[in-house]
Amino acid sequence: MSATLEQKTGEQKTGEQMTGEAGAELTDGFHLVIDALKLNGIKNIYGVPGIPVTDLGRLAQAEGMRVISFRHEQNAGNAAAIAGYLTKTPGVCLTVSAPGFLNGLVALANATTNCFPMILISGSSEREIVDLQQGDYEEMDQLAVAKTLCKAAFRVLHAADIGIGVARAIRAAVSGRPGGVYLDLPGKLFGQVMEAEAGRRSLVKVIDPAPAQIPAPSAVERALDVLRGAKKPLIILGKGAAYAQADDAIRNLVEKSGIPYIPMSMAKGLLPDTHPQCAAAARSTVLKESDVVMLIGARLNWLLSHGKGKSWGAPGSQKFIHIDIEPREMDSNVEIAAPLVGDIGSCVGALLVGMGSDWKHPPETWTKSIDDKKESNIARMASRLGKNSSPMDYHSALRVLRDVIKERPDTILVNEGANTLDQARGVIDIYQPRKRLDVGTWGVMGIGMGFAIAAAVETGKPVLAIEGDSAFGFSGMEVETICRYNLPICVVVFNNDGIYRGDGVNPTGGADPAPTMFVPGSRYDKMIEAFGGVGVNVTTPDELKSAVDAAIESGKPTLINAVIDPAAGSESGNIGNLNPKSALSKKAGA
Ligand code: ADP
Ligand code: TZD
Ligand code: MG
Repeated sequence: MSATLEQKTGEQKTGEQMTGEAGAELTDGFHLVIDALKLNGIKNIYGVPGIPVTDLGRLAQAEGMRVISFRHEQNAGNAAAIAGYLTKTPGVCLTVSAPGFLNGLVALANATTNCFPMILISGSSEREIVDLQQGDYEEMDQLAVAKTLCKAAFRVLHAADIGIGVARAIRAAVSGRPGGVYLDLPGKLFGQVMEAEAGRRSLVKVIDPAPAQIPAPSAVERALDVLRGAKKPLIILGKGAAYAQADDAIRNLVEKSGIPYIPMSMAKGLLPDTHPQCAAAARSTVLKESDVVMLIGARLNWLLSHGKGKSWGAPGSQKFIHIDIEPREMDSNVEIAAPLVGDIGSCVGALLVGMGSDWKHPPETWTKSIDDKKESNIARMASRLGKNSSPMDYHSALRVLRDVIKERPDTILVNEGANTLDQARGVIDIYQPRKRLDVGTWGVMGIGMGFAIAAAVETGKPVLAIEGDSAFGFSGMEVETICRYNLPICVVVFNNDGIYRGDGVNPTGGADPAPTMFVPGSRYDKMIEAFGGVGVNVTTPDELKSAVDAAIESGKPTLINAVIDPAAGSESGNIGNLNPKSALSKKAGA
């Protein structure tokens, strides 16, 4: 720390005001953090102010960054995570020590699980006191706690190391498999002063933060060999493919190969869901009957039944080609016949070159059987969508929201809940890449308002958040944030009076409601009115459509309470099979 000067405690001046004893211009920890972020193209900070980071947010705003202050750190963290996903630049969440840090940590862990690049920057207490466990204000050994829950964790003790610390955090977040990074900044660091020129020199601009990872030619050839031998090939696109922003290459690969594909939830729209090769409406058929499956940025985790079992073909009947940047993902659940390790843009590009100009499309018997299955499933869905049930069920409400997205395909859809999630995913077609953001790998509730806010801030596009009433409750207070920043977000709460259903009963006949129930007939629309937003209560598809159209047209913060039949949902939505049930009591659960 050659050029640092200890600042007198309590005095925090701005960079312009500060001069050293010999008149040299000075800077401090606050300014160095801001300068380091700005130097690396980070424009927005999502957080909650307080000791010791209040001035960091204030000064960041003064220095031209956009600082979005939330009501709870978890929502700020979710915002940062999805900002990272949408932009391939780490989203930054700023929190106070111990409790604020812990609130943000849920989002950091979720980001890591989902491979979203984000940096959680937390102020922390002084090392001398924390390490002797002497009971500092909001004392916690945050670095130790964070380490197990994110991709990398760093602490900076000297102002002269801020540039390196921020650079390491950025590179760790976006290179290889993206993920969450924790950056611990003790309170004392912010006040440390050093000469401004030395400070400027200490900053690091990260060159090529996520370097291309070129696949080995032999691995590309192996993958093409497996693909050439396929009679019933299938491509599965995951959110890694959407994140990679190799949209044209992926579209070319799908179309040149003629292979049917299914998109995982957040990969919907990478190609329009209405694309003739999209086999989403025949999902169970293609998983079971395909002989070669090429995974592009999708893991064989629970969402794909681990690549085996009754959703899949007989053991040994299917070969997998797996494109992923993380070598250890290979063989994680089943044998991978052709691992293709590298970044998706490079891998897909290499496959396209290797396919040459005379690549044969899959046999027509295969594509025709898929088309037939699609047709019958789509017809079945159409009849469900056509019903105008009163009160509304999921399908009648979703029909009009499907039309909204069709008419405004640049709208970003945020979606959480159980039935509200599963039904919306099936019904609403997405037409453009990265326009569907949802509960991801953990199926976590609470991402809604954080994702919606960052989607609006990062893209400037309209946002439609379709939320179960339970799901909404996890981040609902952020409607104030939406109003405060006047963001073009329309929240539709699917209000069925509860978790999964709104008709649970207390088997004892006692006064307490069943654990899955909420206050019946709640008016969530009133919540946003408290902050100057537009609240609308709707009970029919027509009312819902005009309320959403008005919201998107006006860009005004809007919350629509959509009354849904309490008996329309099913327990745990589409994943009831994962829900353990007591065999002993018929009364447990709905
Ligand atoms: P989904 O839930 O949509 O199936 P997952 O989150 O399970 O998707 O998988 C995403 C995968 O994408 C991860 O294994 C991750 O390593 C990979 N990935 C992310 N970015 C890239 C990239 N640029 N190139 C290659 N693989 C990537
Ligand atoms: N807590 C967290 C953080 N994540 C979770 N996934 C859950 C709890 C459990 N859970 C689900 O998996 S879905 C859900 C909960 C509480 C809410 C479902 O109710 P909803 O949707 O009102 O949001 P529907 O339309 O009533 O099914
Ligand atoms: Mg509900």
